[in-house]
Amino acid sequence: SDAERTFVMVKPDGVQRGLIGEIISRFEERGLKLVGAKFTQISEELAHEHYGEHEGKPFFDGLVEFITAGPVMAMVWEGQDATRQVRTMMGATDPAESAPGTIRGDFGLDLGRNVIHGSDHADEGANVREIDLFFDEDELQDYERIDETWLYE
Ligand code: DAT
Ligand code: MG
Repeated sequence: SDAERTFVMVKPDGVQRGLIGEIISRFEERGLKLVGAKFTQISEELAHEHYGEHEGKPFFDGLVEFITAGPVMAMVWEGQDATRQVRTMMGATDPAESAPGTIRGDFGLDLGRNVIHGSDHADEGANVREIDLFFDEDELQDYERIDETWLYE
């Protein structure tokens, strides 16, 4: 399999609403492998770096305020086509447009409170950049899950 790593974060609203476990379970059960996790608070500076592509947009200040408002659960998940698969499981950016069965479609209603972040598969290298922004190499684990021989052909 072409294993790939992607950056995922339960946003402050998801943490406050008690959704960390539910969200982790969905990725675990799908077969994705957790290789890094950090329960942390995002600084203003890190928020600006992470959301740099949106700087100057009308929603930017509100987005930074929101993402720094409380702790987040930052994670790295690994698996076949992980970046795209996580985005599919997350649903559309606006929960109002997200299909039921997706994380945003099941747990969100408002664009500015959409519960989860995942690296954009359409943005080449975003997964690697975002992992580097939040994690040092020695904070990521290399190991095999016992089900891997049955998960992949
Ligand atoms: P995604 O998080 O799906 O990658 P994005 O990168 O376009 O979406 O935007 C980053 C976040 O900014 C998004 O999760 C919610 C917020 N956001 C995006 N567009 C917005 C808008 N028009 N009004 C308010 N918030 C917005
Ligand atoms: Mg994005």
